[in-house]
Amino acid sequence: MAVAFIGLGSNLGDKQANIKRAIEMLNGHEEVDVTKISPNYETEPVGYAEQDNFFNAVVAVETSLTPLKLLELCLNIEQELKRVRKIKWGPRTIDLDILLYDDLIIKTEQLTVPHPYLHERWFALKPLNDLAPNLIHPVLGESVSELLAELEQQND
Ligand code: GSY
Repeated sequence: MAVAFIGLGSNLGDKQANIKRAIEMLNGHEEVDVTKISPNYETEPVGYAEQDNFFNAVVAVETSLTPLKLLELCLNIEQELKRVRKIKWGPRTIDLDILLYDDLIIKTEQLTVPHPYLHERWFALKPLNDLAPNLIHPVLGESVSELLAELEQQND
């Protein structure tokens, strides 16, 4: 079994309900067990600023799905929850991003793991830190808590 961390974000409709439903859908897959769920954080939009605040969370999953099959599942859940994506980096019903998958480093056209912006995004690092502060980022060689502390210092 692999352990993966998935970031969830919503800023359209009933945001917290969207996150809850997406987690239920992940857990509903026979090859995925959601083992940890972070609190939801209300966060200001990064990127396109003229949009509503997000709610963000991270879950840990144990899975026998390959990274690409897990990505497919995430995309299917986004589709099913009717993600509207008219503006790049704009509002979305739900977004699911694979942040980490074991200590694998993957760079393909479809998928980059660790998520390329993980270390720059408080909305992903903060809830990930609640679940796995000592986890080492396989590319940067620093723990999640160190990356979060550095990011918070930069933003002071
Ligand atoms: O990459 C996830 C989508 N997204 C978010 C998000 O989830 N939260 C916040 N705060 N800003 C965001 N900008 C984008 S794009």
